[in-house]
Amino acid sequence: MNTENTFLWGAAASSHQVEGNNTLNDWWDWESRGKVKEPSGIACDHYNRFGQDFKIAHSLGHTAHRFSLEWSRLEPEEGRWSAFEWAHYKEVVRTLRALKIEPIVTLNHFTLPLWFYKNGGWTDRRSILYFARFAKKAVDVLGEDVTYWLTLNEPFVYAFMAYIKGVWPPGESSCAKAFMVIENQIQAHASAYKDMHEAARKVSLNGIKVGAALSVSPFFPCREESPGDRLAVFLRNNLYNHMFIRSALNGIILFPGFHIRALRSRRAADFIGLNYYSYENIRYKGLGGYDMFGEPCYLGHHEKANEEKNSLGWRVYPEGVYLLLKDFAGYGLPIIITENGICTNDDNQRSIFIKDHLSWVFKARSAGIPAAGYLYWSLLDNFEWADGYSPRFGLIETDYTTLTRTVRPSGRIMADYIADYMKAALF
Ligand code: IFM
Repeated sequence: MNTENTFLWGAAASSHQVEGNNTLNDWWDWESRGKVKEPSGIACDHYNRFGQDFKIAHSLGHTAHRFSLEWSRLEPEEGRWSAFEWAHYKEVVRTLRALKIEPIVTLNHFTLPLWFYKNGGWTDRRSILYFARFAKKAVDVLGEDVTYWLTLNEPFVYAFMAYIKGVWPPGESSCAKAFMVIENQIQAHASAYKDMHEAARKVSLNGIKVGAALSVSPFFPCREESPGDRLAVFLRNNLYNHMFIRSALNGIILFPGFHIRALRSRRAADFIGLNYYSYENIRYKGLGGYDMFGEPCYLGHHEKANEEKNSLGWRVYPEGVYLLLKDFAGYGLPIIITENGICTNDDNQRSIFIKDHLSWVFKARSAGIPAAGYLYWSLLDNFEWADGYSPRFGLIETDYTTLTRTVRPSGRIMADYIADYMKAALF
């Protein structure tokens, strides 16, 4: 096989969305206070059934699987590691390896240990040290079996949902706090990057690759001819899509308003993870504070009549993945699509979604853009945060009463694309 062309194929998931019974994190607490449609409960019981789930992924030809460590299991109290839970994730990683599936490990996918949350979560400066310590420990324990690491999942989505929209814990509505969270997360990423690579020198022969999974969207002006809309699009693209990676690579955070912060390391990414779902039309809102990033409008320049949507109303726009890959290629790093998927009750719509997005990913590859993998979100139907269990994203259907797994036709269709790719890569 031509390894230069090796492309990672698989699916992604996160601990709280599939494992079940994550009783020591902020989400469990939030759920028990009645803040969601339905609580996560036992979820897909993936904590106990991961072996069965990975065998299915293997049967579908997956060569990579992205999952997250549940920090609240591993460090249930500040500074106390659970040897039992570290052994659990060691087994998870080794099970993947035995099936020749590359583990891609996210250190933090939204959920926080309760002690961390009670100490102020990501608004507190200590979060940087806590996170870097956790990241180093993860490499000490799992580094010999894990090459690909993602420090954080979707930092801007987290800050927005938890600190601006207030629909995720801690349910606040403060722009100032949201910016503190972003700053601390970028600092934590840069610190973790440095400490993880140092730790890896002791445990891993070939080194590790560290990145972050960024939620990205193409933005378009609501009115093509409006300079204000175009300015808002420019500023929003800079903030949401590029600020994290640009800061990590430059070693400084340059906040809007010229507020500058130095980081503990620079060049702090070995690859870029992009999570892509949809696009947004943006309209000018003013120049003061957060207004400068504009606001979404729904009848924009880009909107087509009867646009296709997923079951949560997000617009389907396959070409967007190509535009984003092109935009991020400028950083000169390999790019993995760490999430792309659709929630729908029409599996045929999912099959078409996958085919269309993959064709744009491969168009980008043919144009020389270093797209290095595609991970569908998600392997299984799972707990979709504030929206509960009704959105169905899985290649595999989960029956939440019996916990039976059933592969959907779209899962098999994606398996066919993988098999075709593998055959072609052999020659
Ligand atoms: O389920 C989420 C995931 O946790 C983060 N990215 C988007 C997915 C779909 O909303």
